[in-house]
Amino acid sequence: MVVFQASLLDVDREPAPGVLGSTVARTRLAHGAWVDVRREWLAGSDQLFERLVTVVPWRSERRPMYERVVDVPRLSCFYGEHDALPAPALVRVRGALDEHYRPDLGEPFRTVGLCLYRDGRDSVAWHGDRIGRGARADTVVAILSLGARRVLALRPRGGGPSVRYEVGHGDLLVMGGSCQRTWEHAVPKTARAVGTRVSVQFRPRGVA
Ligand SMILES: O=C(O)CCC(=O)C(=O)O
Repeated sequence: MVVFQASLLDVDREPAPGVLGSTVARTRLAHGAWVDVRREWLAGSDQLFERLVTVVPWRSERRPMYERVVDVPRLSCFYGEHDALPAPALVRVRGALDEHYRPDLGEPFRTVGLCLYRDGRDSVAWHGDRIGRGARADTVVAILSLGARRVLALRPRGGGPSVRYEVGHGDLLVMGGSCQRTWEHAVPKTARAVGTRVSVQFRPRGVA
């Protein structure tokens, strides 16, 4: 069941990314990793959220983790670089990300991963995006969050205290530098009564 309280004023508004530039707050983590946060980046998030929940062919997912393949308690859908995206707004969002992150990334974002967390029981365990180039080289993974507010936590791969970001409707969180190699991230389960969240991840070619 999809539960989300739309912000009444926003429901008819076309999705449009805001400015990035100096509105992005960068936190430098240990080992050459960094995290950028830009709150309420996407105006018209209600419309995009509703469209993605409705039109994306969501599937349950299995994922390699700790040398095994496990069920991931969330739904997902992957769009490769030649696939048509399920909403024109995602093309605009990717264009804005390309423009801002070109100096950090040096190449465009190519793929779009979508995940749907139906409620607080859905989650993703600690992992880095280390299938492919993220295992060897610095990269950038940008996440647009829609719907229910959830925690996205990061911890150093070798152990140490975690940092937690609450990501909400229209927020942008970007992991860069060595983050996929030297840190892990997770969306933990929560006992709080939370509604549906959609995560939209933009990655360059060869990072998964
Ligand atoms: O839900 C999120 O925003 C995180 C997604 C994620 O970590 C992944 O799919 O690799």
